[in-house]
Amino acid sequence: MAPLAPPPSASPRSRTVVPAALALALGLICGLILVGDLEAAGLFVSQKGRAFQPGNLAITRGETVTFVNDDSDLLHHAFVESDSFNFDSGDQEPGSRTPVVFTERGTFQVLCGIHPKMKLVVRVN
Ligand SMILES: [Cu+2]
Repeated sequence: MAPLAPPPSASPRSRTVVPAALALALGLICGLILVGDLEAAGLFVSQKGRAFQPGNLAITRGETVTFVNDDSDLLHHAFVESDSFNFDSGDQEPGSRTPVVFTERGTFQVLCGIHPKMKLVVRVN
């Protein structure tokens, strides 16, 4: 029985297609990472692992902060109680997003009604 011939090596054309596809994929991934950074730096607050992340936020009055319950199996319940501004998210199901407009200037402590250790300070300028 004759030995099998080795497979023909990839043509020069297909060699250039693979890196191009790889570069495109990397570009997409970098874009997603950038968007992720913008969310983290901006107005999305994670509650994963029973912790607000970030734990401090400085925003401008009228801006919206979206509280994301990215815990897979826990309810959260973000709220602010103060003289000038209050909100209560109600129970936040896993996967839910709760937008809150901060309509007053000041420094507010956001707490979770279910997890007393969760704290977030929002400074509204
Ligand atoms: Cu919580």
